[in-house]
Amino acid sequence: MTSSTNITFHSHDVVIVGAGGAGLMAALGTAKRGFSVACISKVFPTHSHTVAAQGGINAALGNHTEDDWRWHMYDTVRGSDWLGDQDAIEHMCRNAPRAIMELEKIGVPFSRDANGKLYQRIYGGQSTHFGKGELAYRAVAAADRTGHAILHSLYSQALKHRTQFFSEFFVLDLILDHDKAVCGVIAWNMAEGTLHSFRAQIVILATGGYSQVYRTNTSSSICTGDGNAMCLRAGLPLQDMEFVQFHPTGIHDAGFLITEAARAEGGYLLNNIGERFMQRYAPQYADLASRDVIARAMATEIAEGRGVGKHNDHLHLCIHHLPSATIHEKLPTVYETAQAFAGIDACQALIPVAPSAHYTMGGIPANHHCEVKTITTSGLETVPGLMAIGEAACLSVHGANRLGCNSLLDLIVFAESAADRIAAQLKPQTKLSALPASYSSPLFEQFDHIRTAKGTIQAAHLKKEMQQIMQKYAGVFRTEELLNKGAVALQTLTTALPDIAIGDQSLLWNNALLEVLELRNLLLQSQVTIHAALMRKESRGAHFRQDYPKRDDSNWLKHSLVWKDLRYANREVRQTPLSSDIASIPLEERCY
Ligand code: FUM
Repeated sequence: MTSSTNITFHSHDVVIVGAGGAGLMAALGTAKRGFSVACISKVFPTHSHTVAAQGGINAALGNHTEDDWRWHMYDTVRGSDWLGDQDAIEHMCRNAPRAIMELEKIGVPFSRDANGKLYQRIYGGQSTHFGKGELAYRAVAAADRTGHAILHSLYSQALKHRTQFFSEFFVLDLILDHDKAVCGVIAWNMAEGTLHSFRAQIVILATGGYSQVYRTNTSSSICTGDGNAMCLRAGLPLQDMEFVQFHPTGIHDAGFLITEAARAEGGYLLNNIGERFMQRYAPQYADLASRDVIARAMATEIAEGRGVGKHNDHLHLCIHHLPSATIHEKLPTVYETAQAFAGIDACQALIPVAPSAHYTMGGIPANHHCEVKTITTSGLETVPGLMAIGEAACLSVHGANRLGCNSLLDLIVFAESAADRIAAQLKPQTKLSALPASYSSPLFEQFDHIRTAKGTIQAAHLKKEMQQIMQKYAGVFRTEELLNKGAVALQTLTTALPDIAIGDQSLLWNNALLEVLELRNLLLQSQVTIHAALMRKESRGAHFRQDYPKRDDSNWLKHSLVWKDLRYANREVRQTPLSSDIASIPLEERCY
């Protein structure tokens, strides 16, 4: 059978790939404005990875202490180590309070304080008065299940507004016309074993991050950055891929997240002599410094022999001094996760933790309207028909390091921006002409080629090797030598990919095939990540080069772009805010 037979054709104004918080918010925003919306997801929407977001969503509401969106903007720029684009950051921070009100209105059950106001907790790297005041209480939360609460409310609203869901469909690639405009996607319906072509006025990629390239990560197995890889295959670059966030408190060995909220509520890290070592590394913020700073401090403690456990390879998080009512009311997931994956009672015992890959700051380059950008011989250009939002996108609001609780905010605010832009530029319910088969048949043929592979290597084996390579050579600390070794090892794996074994060649719930398709996507992104890390000869945010330990603004205050063939370019960081309500945040030394 060739896959180009028996294809079902669909046509919608808006096709959204991904049904996490970003995808659902964009679906709701465009469906409410009268567009016909298809939301395609490889999992049932409420199983998307947003469900795992725990600690909260930032907004300068000032419910607990005085706050101002400008202070939030300052913290975000500082957190990004000045690599964030200040126009996009202004847009996110000033619209945060409105986003929270929207979520409240659609029924997100946020926690409340004793006065009935929305509860807000402190979070890493967030301050008042442009870094000069106290820590800011800025993260609105639903206990420690904030993403879960948001995702479920958004799904019900998107359904109410007649979004058409295509769940358990794996999107394979973008369809491009002869002028390189995006005009749809092709997808495999895993549950029914059928193939599909979706035509659209606009495609929005909301496909999340790719932390699965690392062995120890806090991400679910679905976080394979499928949209990023589709862009690479479509000849588009990815931006700032060297910046990968290691969350300080993944459960040792297992990776599962112990939310930063545990430290926000009073928890702290300890080494093997019972020292609260973060006070040495970040005298002002200690356990609430930004994540890159804490992850490096932890890696240093371990490297210098002050780790805990039989192999001195992790550290302890202490929360057992907190009242057990605080743990059960504000940190129920922490308690359950520690019990399930570390086998301990966190009200009595220390939690074993280590830095775990958690979030990928890099992704699909886009502006604050979420329009995807590329560089051609004529300069920076918009890719017609394509938008990117959420963790898949690099707008860039997080620059070289994201602050905790800015991720849920990013996806809500920018999904709404994408919907606004679409409403301003496109007409709802537009009849689209059918696409020539020649646009998509090479893509289906490629899929068939993979499906019918008769090699010898198991995908699970290759994936494990890739994860080990990334962990060892592109982790918290990097050097030219390590990265070069990683690049060579990844090249060997990539060369082995055509020799993959897929025992089952059917289209019906073929997990072996899914595993290979995801691995193909992960391998592309790990190569691009290592290449971008090799090229950036400085240390900034989450990218720390031991051979270039200083930030170098004269040479490296710029975004990186890498293509599938490892072509490399840079683009400027936008340091000018959108409005005159705040001045550009000038460069300074970043300390906590
Ligand atoms: O630790 C956490 O709750 C994670 C939050 C985030 O990544 O934004």
